[in-house]
Amino acid sequence: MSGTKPNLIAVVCIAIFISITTYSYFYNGKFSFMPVVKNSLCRGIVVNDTITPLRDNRTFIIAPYLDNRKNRTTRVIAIVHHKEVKELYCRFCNPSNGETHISKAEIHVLSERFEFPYGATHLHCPQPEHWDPHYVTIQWSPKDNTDPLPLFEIRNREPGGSLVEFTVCISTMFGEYNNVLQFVQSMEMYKILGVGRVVIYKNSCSPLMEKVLDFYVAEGIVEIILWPIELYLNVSPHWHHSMDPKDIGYYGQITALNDCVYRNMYRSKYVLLNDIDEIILPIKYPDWKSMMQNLKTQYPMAAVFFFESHLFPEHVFTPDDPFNISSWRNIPGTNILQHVFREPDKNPIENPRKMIIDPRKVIQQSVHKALQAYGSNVFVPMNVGFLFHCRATKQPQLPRESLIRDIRLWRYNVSLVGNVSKVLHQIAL
Ligand SMILES: *[C@@H]1O[C@H](CO)[C@@H](O)[C@H](O)[C@H]1NC(C)=O
Ligand SMILES: *[C@@H]1O[C@H](CO)[C@@H](O)[C@H](O)[C@H]1NC(C)=O
Ligand SMILES: *[C@@H]1O[C@H](CO)[C@@H](O)[C@H](O)[C@H]1NC(C)=O
Ligand SMILES: *[C@@H]1O[C@H](CO)[C@@H](O)[C@H](O)[C@H]1NC(C)=O
Ligand SMILES: *[C@@H]1O[C@H](CO)[C@@H](O)[C@H](O)[C@H]1NC(C)=O
Ligand SMILES: CC(=O)N[C@H]1CO[C@H](CO)[C@@H](O)[C@@H]1O
Repeated sequence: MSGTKPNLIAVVCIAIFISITTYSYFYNGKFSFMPVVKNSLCRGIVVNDTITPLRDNRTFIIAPYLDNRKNRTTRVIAIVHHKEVKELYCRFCNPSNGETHISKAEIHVLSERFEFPYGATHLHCPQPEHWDPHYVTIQWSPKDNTDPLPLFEIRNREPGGSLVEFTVCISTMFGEYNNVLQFVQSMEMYKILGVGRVVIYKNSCSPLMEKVLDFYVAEGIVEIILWPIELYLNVSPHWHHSMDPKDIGYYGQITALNDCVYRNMYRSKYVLLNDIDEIILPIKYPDWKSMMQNLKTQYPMAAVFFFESHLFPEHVFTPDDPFNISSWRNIPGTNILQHVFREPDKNPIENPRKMIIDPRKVIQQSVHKALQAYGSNVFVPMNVGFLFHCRATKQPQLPRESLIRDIRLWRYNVSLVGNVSKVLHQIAL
């Protein structure tokens, strides 16, 4: 008996030692990873997380994408501290001979940072000329490094996944999101209008919402990208630093949008960049496909199609309420069919806009515009389409008489009510 104890203690000690060294070795143990031992010539750890901190804690890598639209570069979507990160290097290792190619990254912090210290960033890595890398490592010095650093797989090297007509990018679901009824209504509206895929950058949601997401993932419409940004940065739920002086605004929304554009560049003909409480409603046409076919014929060189946002305050109900549906009453969330009064245009401030883009023509994306694109902007008139936005108002003082009754959403009432009820029944809510 007494002889086995020291052995046991030794085994436990060795186990603890191994776990501590492994833990501290891999970046504070902050990310889980899939270690894939590459061939011995190019060592490294293939990282498979959405957000990977580098050891400086000032640089966070999302994903690299091959961009061969102008010069063949590896474009890395990242988040960096706009002042403290001064240089970064991209290291490519050729698996056939172990040769490394190290190039200095151009660091482009996007202009719309809204005074937060951290911002969405594109790193441009010139590629090696004579071979085609599959992975890239980002490091802080031009010196070669023999440590096995994280390897990021370069995406968009080959067209992959099924091509769909329309993808909606939802950046970012946060704050234990539980607006289940409005979520299901938006999803069913997107489906009626022609969506092929909805990509959701998920930070947090309620257990009930989790069930709903599982349903749509199983249906094949929703793709979830985990977005645990609060593990690395102090995030603000507001868009401007002056409203909440944290590290980065709106849960890193702009970074998620840029990732979504590149992720869907060759998987989707068009990408819609709007929030889950927003629906781009075609007015002149029954669906997105016929609307975009017409707009594309009119404006073949366009990269971005803007839709004016109109707010339908969720505290204002329709008096003649035909859509107070009994089976929906115990589902948490807003019933958009009950809110058909929109706020008047705010003059002289122009209405905010959201957009449908051709992802192959966009270079840098922000929330209300593309910051760089190979193509023009089109401002779609209200009678062709607009953005229905149902949420809490920012102007509660507006008198009821100033609101405009606008029931154009109701055109879809028959399919929407039927499809939403069917889904709620299938999820067994
Ligand atoms: C990384 O994640 C993707 C999607 O979740 C999966 O398809 C792929 O197999 C993963 N790769 C590794 C190396 O785990
Ligand atoms: C990075 O952050 C972790 C914890 O958040 C801390 O332990 C570590 O010292 C930091 N590293 C640097 C270089 O600041
Ligand atoms: C492409 O590369 C050339 C030569 O290196 C450079 O002059 C040019 O500015 C680059 N174009 C873009 C769009 O980066
Ligand atoms: C919907 O109908 C129920 C039952 O008639 C009523 O209690 C509830 O106030 C109605 N809700 C709205 C928003 O009108
Ligand atoms: C619901 O849609 C149908 C068919 O489009 C339409 O005839 C009906 O008027 C709509 N209901 C309301 C209340 O607008
Ligand atoms: C996805 C789905 O179920 N769509 C249905 C919505 O409702 C219309 C009209 O009832 C059906 O034709 C669709 O198939």
